[in-house]
Amino acid sequence: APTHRVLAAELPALIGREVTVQGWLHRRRTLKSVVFLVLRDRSGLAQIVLTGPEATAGVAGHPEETVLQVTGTVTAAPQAPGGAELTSPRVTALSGPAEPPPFDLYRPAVTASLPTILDHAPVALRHPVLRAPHVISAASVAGFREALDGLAFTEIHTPKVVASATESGANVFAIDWFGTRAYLAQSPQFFKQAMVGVFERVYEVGPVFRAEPHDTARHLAQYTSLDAELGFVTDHRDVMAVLREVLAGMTDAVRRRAGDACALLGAALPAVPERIPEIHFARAQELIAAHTGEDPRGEPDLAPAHERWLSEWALREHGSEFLFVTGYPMVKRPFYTHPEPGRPEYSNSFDLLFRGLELVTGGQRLHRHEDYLAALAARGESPEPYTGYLAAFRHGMPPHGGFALGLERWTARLIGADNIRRTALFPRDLHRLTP
Ligand code: AMO
Repeated sequence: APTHRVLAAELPALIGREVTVQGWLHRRRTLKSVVFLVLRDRSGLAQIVLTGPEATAGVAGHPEETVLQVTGTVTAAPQAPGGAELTSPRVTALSGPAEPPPFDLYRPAVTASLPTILDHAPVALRHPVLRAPHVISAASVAGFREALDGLAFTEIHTPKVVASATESGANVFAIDWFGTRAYLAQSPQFFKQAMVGVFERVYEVGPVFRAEPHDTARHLAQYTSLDAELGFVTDHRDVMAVLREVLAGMTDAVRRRAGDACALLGAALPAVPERIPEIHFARAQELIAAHTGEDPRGEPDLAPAHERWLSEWALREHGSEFLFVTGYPMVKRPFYTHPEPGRPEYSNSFDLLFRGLELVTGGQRLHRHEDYLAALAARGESPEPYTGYLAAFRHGMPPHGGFALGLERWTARLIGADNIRRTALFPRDLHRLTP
């Protein structure tokens, strides 16, 4: 008969029963005549007690990370995890490690350096503290989907190999595609806009690629982009309202689905205000000039230090860890950006700052074919590479807009990580292409 496996966390409810657990040997402690094995599975830890001849038999000597199956009797034990342990065990090794892990996975504090952790990700991420950010990411994505499904969005999947670049400021990886030059998608931007013409409201969770030449704590060469796009908007404010619901849904999902991971990391979840405060780019620069002794007016973008200052200002003035900065200058925004009516040097776009960092970019887009041709011409760009993209606009597109949220940045900010690489399973950057 197949083995009926129970999880470590279920043992306290099974006192007196004979059960089978399966997992990894997390830690072994040897006392005079007793050996304690601590087994780790996805639910937590289970203590196994070997006494008498069992304690000296071969099973007691397995190295850490051996995959074990243990059948034994669940016995109340106040000092064991959850108040229960397995006694009179029969231990079978399902597979043994070829070498010890790069550091002790059972120690509560991780002292290994980030490069060591990343070099050994398949085993290092088994450490509960190093696994926890990824549990939070997964919960966040579930919340993103739940929130947008609830608003009648359709999930889409779009190509990651494309014929032209979309995000003018960002760097693009060129690849060889059957002898033709192609690019790794920097964003699903074109496709999600085109699909507004089909579904009205769409979202996508997927990888995007940026040939980032900077080695910073907040940039990856591949990251997970949470994208949404919706039609029939009045302007970017309708997009910001959807984003507010998404942030509330993600925060709530993390609370419900990843509470233990948050507790383990001491992650404090933000309150998402009913109305997230917003400030126009021009006004933001005036504030910075008036209060910081630096004068950024005339600059087309915000410096990271100024984003941090504005975040602190929003917390002080509005009690909010989120701040919308709207109206970024058109010169710094991609060609699909909709200008601000009456002030065409500014745009109907926004960034969302969260705990000092840009977390989301979004805005209203151009929706008329002739406006795209004019925008490309004004930037000295040929419409030819965009023929496929522009086709959608030849057939009637509603006023629309959308946003993209960087998943790793979100998780890093939630847990207060010093480096975004702690929130990517296998980060890809300037120096890292393996494991
Ligand atoms: P943007 O280029 O600003 O906008 O990217 C959106 C969000 O993605 C995150 N992000 C990154 N995260 C990790 N590493 C990187 N190298 C990196 N670059 C960006 C940030 C950022 O706010 N098409 C538009 C979105 C839209 O208008 O819908 C876009 O891609 O959190």
